[in-house]
Amino acid sequence: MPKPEVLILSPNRPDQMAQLDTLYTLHRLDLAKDPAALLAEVAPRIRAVVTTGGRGITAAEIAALPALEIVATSSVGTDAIDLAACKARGIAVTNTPDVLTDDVADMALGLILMTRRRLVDGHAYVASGDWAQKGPFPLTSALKGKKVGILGLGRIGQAIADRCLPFGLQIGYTARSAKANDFQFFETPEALASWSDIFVAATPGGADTKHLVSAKVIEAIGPNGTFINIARGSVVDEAALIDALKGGRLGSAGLDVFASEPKADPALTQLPNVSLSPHHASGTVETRDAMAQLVVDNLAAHFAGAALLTPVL
Ligand code: 8YV
Repeated sequence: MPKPEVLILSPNRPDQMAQLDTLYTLHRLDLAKDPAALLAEVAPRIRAVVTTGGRGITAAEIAALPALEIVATSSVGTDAIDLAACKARGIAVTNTPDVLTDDVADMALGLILMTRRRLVDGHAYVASGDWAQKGPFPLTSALKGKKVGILGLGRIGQAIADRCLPFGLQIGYTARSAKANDFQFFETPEALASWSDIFVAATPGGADTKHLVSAKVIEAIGPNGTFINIARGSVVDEAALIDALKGGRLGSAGLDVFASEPKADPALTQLPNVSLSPHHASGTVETRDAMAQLVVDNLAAHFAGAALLTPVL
């Protein structure tokens, strides 16, 4: 029985790639000098695709793979996967929830601390000699007692809330519906933003949440407020974000995701009141290994005719 043939759009972790290589015939579109030629040769035989959150797979690519049975992504986000095209063909889709929740929530708290306590500026202040030349670093603002508004209280949003409580932060949130908790629920992102000192985007990406953090929401966070994004760049109106940060109508921003990646807009990245991270919230060895193993295990389940571990479709 020939091994199932698998198309790699974006590589997995080394150990997991080695596992895939023993189980399947792999075709590395990510490394191909002539991707069109590779696809022309192998497309009719491809039964599975491995991808990541940023790479996804387009409707055109799906249409070019007539034997495709499953798309396994090493990400919790599926916004770069054309789910409608997969659903129309009965193609299974799996992702990697839960294993990355803690790291992503940690990154949100890291960005809150980095931005509100100006840790990047403080580092530069010492390293540049400014401390000796200019005296004490300017005072910042205490976290304790501040209000954190979380946009989207799913697994990651809830983990962020859990981490905020020991810092003495008050929690508010908005979501499709109120949940059974002691946090303050707000019907709209704008109402939440008006209440918040720190506004954290923790929603999935995609068409349903595009620019959910609008110019009005950004203005509602206000000149002493902070916007934190560990979701997707598409969730915020980035042009409005830049304008509000430049005009002092938003105090600061801590960002792990951007409208354009990896070449984030310099009009944003060069501002003095932003803290930046290269879409790295799940970027630890332990978590990326766990995500990669879920890809391997989901493919194994599929080809064994067993239930998928983390199905999206
Ligand atoms: C990954 C992510 O950085 O899980 C997601 O949706 O965006 C991140 O965990 C990305 O998908 C690369 O694997």
